[in-house]
Amino acid sequence: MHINWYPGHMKKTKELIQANLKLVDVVVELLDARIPISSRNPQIDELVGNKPRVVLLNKYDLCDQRIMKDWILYFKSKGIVAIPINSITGDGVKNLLKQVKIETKPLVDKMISQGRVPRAIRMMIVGIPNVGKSSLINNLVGKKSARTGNKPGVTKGKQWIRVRDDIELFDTPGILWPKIDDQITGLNLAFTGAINDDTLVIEDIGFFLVKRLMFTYPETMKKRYQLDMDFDDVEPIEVVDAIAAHKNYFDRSKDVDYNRVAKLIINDFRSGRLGHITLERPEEVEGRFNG
Ligand SMILES: Nc1nc2c(ncn2[C@@H]2O[C@H](COP(=O)(O)OP(=O)(O)OP(=O)(O)O)[C@@H](O)[C@H]2O)c(=O)[nH]1
Ligand SMILES: [Mg+2]
Repeated sequence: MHINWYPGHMKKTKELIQANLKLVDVVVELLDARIPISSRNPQIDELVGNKPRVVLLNKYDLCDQRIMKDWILYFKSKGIVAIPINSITGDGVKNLLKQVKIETKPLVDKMISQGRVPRAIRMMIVGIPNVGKSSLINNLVGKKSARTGNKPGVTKGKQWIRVRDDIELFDTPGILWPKIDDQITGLNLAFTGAINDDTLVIEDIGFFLVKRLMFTYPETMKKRYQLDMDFDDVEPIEVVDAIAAHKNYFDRSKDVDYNRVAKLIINDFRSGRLGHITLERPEEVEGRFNG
């Protein structure tokens, strides 16, 4: 299976983000805590340059908390502070704002030493589609946000939303396109919903998710779908069939309804009904990380 995505958009988006980044003091890079590397745009380092940056592991409520700790240590080893966050509940937002202040303290100190009254710190949120950018903006600014029709860099004066007395947010997040250069990355993005389902063959995605989870989270799978089988002895398709049997997902000619099984497993994973799951571990992706 081949997932190819976002041709052509990349250059234009990169230029737009680059132009907007000139205006900000600190970049908030939103990653999906379940796939911190697949959800990362490799160009981000080049784009952000030496600007202060905070990495957020969003949707941490859905991820495997033990692996999340490994990821925090991993980013720390790269000199990056990574903060777990839930953009919907706002859990972790305080830590984000605290870190923004820490990262931008040198800038504020510089303004003071030049005899200027420090202006508010300006931040911008960037991340791949569906990672939670809008949710985070809404959480940060609540009802204050009035963003409709604002073109970044055009409607000056409207593009900053005050988050706190000393922090402003660029009202339009930067959409980064993930780089899909291997099947694992493509699948990870499909599983988590970063790629529009309409462009995917959902039965295939469901099959590959079962295949992945039966090796990485076997007990979770067995428990959720009441599967009494040894995964070492069976093929993924047999697991899919067993889930179908458990749910009684057959069509009129008594064939397995693969579309329905696929949707079930994908929705169970995305909603967290399958439990806390992380699809990438730091030790697996060393070669894929270029930051
Ligand atoms: N469980 C959980 N769901 C989240 C979290 N943050 C966002 N979501 C969900 O993820 C989906 C995408 O969130 P958005 O805020 O629309 O993401 P976005 O980055 O703005 O997406 P685009 O505008 O398409 O690029 C929505 O269904 C949100 O409810 C989180 O921390 N936890
Ligand atoms: Mg959005």
